[in-house]
Amino acid sequence: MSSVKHPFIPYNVPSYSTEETIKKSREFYEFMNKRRSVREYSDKDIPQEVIENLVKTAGTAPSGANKQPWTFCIIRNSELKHKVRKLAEEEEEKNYEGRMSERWIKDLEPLGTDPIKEFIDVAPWVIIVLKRSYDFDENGEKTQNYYVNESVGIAAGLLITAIHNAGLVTLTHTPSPMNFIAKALKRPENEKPYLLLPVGYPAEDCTVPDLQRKSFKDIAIIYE
Ligand code: IYR
Repeated sequence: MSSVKHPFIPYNVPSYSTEETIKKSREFYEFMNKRRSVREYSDKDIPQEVIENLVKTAGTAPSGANKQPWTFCIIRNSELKHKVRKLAEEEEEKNYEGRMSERWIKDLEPLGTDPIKEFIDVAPWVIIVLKRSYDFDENGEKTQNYYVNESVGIAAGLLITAIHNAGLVTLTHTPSPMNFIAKALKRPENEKPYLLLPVGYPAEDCTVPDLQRKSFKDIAIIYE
């Protein structure tokens, strides 16, 4: 196995004054702090171009050895969305009815979640993020991917950020086990569903639980 080092090219990013950097970082935090997971959607349409841009943004994530070990299945088809909803609800019923511990169910109570996943039908688009545990080279030989969970998690974070930036809403839904999705989408063996994200506008009368985020001092330790 031989590989050649990439040519290196100059890299420039805009440079801001200290004041501008402080302002930009604060404003972006304030903007992101408005993001909420939304369970009630409007069926208002979103152009495909928007969804493509969101997914392209997710694809800019760093990844182990730049293997980009992700696939995004983008569903607009109502019948397919409905099929995914029904299968997700079947698994979720089993989770809420016994597969999740009593403690877990209690922890979810403040969020008001339940096995009914209407948002999969209502939101105009559903994005399924899949992780590619391995790939194949041009000779059909298995190739290794690295830090797959970390890489795909970062891509999902960028996707969620891009969705919020576009004035849209989403929710990280993790029907478990999720393999039924790979089957319904006819994905190959090396691709495993990671997250399901409805993308849409919030319903007009949408509400979200009044949650508090941990303070800076509760999430960070500074070593000066
Ligand atoms: N996967 C289930 C249950 C669930 C679990 C956690 I942890 C949440 O933060 C929210 C829901 C569901 O999607 O309903």
